[in-house]
Amino acid sequence: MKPHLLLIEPMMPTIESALRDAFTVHPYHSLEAVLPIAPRIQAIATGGATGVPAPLLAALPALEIIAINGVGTDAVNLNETVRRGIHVTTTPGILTDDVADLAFALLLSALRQVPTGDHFIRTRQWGKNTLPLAHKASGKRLGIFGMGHVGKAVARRAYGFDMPVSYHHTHNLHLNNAYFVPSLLELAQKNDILVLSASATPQTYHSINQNILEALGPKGLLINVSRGSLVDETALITALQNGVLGAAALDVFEHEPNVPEALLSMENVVLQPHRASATVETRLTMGQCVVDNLLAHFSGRPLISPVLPKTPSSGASTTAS
Ligand code: 8YV
Repeated sequence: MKPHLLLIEPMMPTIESALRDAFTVHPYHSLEAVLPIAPRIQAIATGGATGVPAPLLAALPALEIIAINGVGTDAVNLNETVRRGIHVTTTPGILTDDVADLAFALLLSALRQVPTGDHFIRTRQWGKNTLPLAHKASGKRLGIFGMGHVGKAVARRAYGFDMPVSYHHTHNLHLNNAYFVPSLLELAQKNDILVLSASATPQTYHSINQNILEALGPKGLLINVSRGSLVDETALITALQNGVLGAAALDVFEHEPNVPEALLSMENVVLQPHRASATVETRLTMGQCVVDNLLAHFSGRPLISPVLPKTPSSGASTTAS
């Protein structure tokens, strides 16, 4: 008898097929639709941002494991999973390069106004109108909030662009290639570009507020490849509208998939639909990691990449979109 698995977020066809080989897979549509089979569900596969809604978690008495197809654990109540002895796994390391790559794609898109140039040609304006000059990227000062795997990968890329790099993190990591700044405010003041790659935690919630945006300034660029909850989106919109902040390039939003109307019409904003890890290569490896963790659990082998209960000193480092 195959264990019953609830698939909350679709995965690649080959991965879903591998899941169906080993599990009776139930695609998730709504809590109501799950209730008749809820007592049989032993496993969940889900995305990082989607996680497991609290009422759903409470409705699954036989749940043994939640396999997250991502690195963010903020959408799963880890206190509750620890209390109930439910295992949680993620896909660490696999998406680091993709997320850092997208941070740089956003950086270059925003400063060099790549989407504007593309739109200019597609709307047949080339030869009829002129485009304003864009902004130089190389040599700009880059600040990173959250120096985990993704933050470090962003720093490595920044060196190819001759960018001096500084960072703010829960503590000083004594890195050779980036200097530690003890406060987020100071990090925003000192840099032209601020990349967000910190975890979504109660401590980082709305940490990018009006003060930070003002400190980054009218020529500053905010890049978010972490979670929308880090940014006070209302303050961000006001800052962009009033010229308090120069520009923003965002892969994540506070209430996905709802993106505030105001952002859609802003020229100084570049938007992506939370897809920093969405490449064929990476999603295939992530998906295989999800499958491997689930298979390991149900065959009594050690999990490949379990989320370990937090100790008081294990501060949040980095998540990735
Ligand atoms: C994915 C993410 O987009 O890793 C995370 O936490 O949010 C992303 O990489 C997501 O997990 C897939 O839904």
